[in-house]
Amino acid sequence: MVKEERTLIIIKPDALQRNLMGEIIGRFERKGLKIVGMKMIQLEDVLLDEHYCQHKGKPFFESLKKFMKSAPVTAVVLSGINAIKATRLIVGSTKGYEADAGTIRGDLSVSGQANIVHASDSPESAELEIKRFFNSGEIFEYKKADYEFVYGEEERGEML
Ligand code: FUP
Repeated sequence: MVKEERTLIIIKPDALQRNLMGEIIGRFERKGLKIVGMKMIQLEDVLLDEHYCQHKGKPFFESLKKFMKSAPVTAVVLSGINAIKATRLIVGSTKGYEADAGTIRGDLSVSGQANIVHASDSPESAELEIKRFFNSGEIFEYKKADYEFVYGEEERGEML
């Protein structure tokens, strides 16, 4: 079943400091996902408390917030068929030292905290997270020239 979705990724301060931004964005581009929004943000407590509310009170919470505030992050909205699941697979499991080779975290990180990138984990969280970081005017609709080759004819018919 064709399901065009939007998802949010956040490229974290470790990726910026380690010059991995292009590598990460490139992996999503090469997959065929469409970038429909992108901006740098200096995160602060209010947004982080909301974004990581399920981790409030855990031993790593304050340290995680400190890390996420240590440099600007880059928030990106990606669009495509089953984009939420596809993006999570490319990102890999939480801890870099356990993540599969071939994933962003598996290839580029060895840490449980400095794990390069966040990605929405469900349709509900994708919707909430996109709204948390982007105004509607910051998300763009445009036709991508390579769609004829990224998708099959039937898929394109249902998407356009
Ligand atoms: P994920 O959905 O893979 O990003 O993972 P979680 O929502 O479980 O965790 C969010 C972030 O908390 C991780 F990206 C890094 C941080 N974290 C730690 O620093 N230590 C831990 O033991 C678990 C998570």
